[in-house]
Amino acid sequence: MLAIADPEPDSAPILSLRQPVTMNATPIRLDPQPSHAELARLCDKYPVSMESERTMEYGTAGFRYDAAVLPPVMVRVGILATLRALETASGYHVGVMVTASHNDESYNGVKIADPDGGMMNAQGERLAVYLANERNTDALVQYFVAQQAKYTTEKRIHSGNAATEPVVVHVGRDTRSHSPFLTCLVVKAARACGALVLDHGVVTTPMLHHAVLHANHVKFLPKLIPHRPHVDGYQRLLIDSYRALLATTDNQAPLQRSLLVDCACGVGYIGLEALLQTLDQQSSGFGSSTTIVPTNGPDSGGPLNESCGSEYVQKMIIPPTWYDADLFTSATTSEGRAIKPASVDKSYCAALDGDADRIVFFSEGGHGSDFFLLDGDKIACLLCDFVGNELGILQKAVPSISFLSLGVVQTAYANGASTAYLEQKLGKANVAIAKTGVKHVHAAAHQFDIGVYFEANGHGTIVFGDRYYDALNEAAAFLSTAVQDTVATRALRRLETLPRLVNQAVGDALSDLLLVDAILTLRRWTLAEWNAMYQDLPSRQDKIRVQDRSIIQTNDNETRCLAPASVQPRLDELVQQHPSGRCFIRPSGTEDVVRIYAEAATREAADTLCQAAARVVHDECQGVGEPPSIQSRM
Ligand code: 16G
Ligand code: MG
Repeated sequence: MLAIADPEPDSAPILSLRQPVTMNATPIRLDPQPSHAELARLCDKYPVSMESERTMEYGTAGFRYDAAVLPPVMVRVGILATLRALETASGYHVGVMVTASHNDESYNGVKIADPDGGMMNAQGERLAVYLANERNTDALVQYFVAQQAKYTTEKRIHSGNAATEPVVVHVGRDTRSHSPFLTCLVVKAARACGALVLDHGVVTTPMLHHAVLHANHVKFLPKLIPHRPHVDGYQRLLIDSYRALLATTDNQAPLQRSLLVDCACGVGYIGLEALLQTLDQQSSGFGSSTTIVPTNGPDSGGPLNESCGSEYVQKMIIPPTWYDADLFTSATTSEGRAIKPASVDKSYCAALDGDADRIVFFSEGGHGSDFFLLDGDKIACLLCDFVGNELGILQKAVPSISFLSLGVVQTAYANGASTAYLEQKLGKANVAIAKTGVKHVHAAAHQFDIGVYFEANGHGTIVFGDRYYDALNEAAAFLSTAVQDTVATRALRRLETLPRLVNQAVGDALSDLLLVDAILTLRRWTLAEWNAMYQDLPSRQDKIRVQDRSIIQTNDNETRCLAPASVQPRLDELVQQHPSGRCFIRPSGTEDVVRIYAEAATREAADTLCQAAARVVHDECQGVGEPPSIQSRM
């Protein structure tokens, strides 16, 4: 574990360096302390390295590096966030999340949430790269002062008077040991720039995005979704919607089962515990049939993301290590709810990643069956199926509502069998493949009225366009006057609940967990029944190191390698040797590796294809070390 000495001892009153075990229901308000001298001091104290040739890049999910090199970046992100908030003439809030998601404890990272709660746009990314790499403190401070003056003047013209809205930056962080200190640097710089900081403390990434979206609710939150700011609002919204969806059941006999959740030894554990407490407080007499059992928390003894969590389970296709020694000892809450029934079985499990924006499900044997994985592709199919059915019922009962397009966005990692299933179900035109990374899939999903997107690694959500809300309004008006149609009314209730339960800003493991559990409960499906929607083609992934991964270029959706030119012909040749074979390579956006994906009709063929493709990468892209073999998979 990497420990950074705290060179800002006066930071203690701002952010406790002790990891809290619970979440702040509402953020701590930290007033602006505008001072260009303090800003210059911070920039000087945490200078961008003069020696390093490296350019700090704002990658797929923000700046993500070894934590030791991040302090200068954090100071500059404080400036960036303030400028992003200043830039919006209407005084919108923005967010900063300090996390390195699925990476190991030695990494950390930071990303910005734009006013709509989504990922920062490309213009912001360019500014981020400039600020993070500017070595000259005077130039940096002058740039900030000039931009601040420009935006402030524009704002005054816009608002017609001198009193303008405060500039507000929300910050949140994960449970990494260095996150408090790194967050402290963002906070100090933002306050020195004149921003009011709302410190949410330890939160999951999607909670921070939720907080930003709901802070800017007037402009960005669809009318159907109640305004629920902060972390307590997030919890209430999710739990109310989960209960509302389950309440649409027509089957009174509750299904009793447990759902064991591997939280990657990260912040998802704290978030899930907090959600379950809200469920307890608000659900007296509520026949919730699933006992959700969070495990692998930050205090479980397991290292963050190591041999556990969604990345591990999905990439290795094996169960996680269960670190909690007392996992199978029964326990109840003070309200009497069983949180650890003695009979927790492992036939219904889920795994989150280190910042809880991804989830995969799996069954670890039980009843004589083997391990099987239900990844983001399976979740996408379940959601499309559910939404498609309910929409079909509503459209039949209310033919006057306009046609709504239901589409799905996947990435090159989507299993070929899932793509075939979705194309057959939704039509080829409604299945799109986008480049890896939330910003790409999220943007592509907006082309549909109902856009489901999921990366195979479990990051995904559903976005709903204006026409969706209009259609539901019209259907509600029609059904309130028509002869009672209980099936259509139930479909309407379900479709109205979805945008509230689903995080509209970003993929969210906790929201997806509740959504999938509610759908499975309504259908009375086991994981085996869900898994039977289609049969995955066997697939294999690998990653290898090369001297410089930036030499690898791909086409837009990463299905073909364009450079080095010698790679793709060799991959094509390999693919032809295997029935149903498919394979691609791409440089990782979060780690210093090249990723390889292969699938084929049999497990053996997928493994062989992956191994051969890894060799091609090693040969053609200046691989580091020995040529890889399938046994040496990392
Ligand atoms: C980040 C992305 C995720 C993507 C993954 C790919 C966000 C919020 N997260 O975690 O969508 O699948 O990177 O990682 O954009 P890779 O480039 O290392 O394969
Ligand atoms: Mg993540």
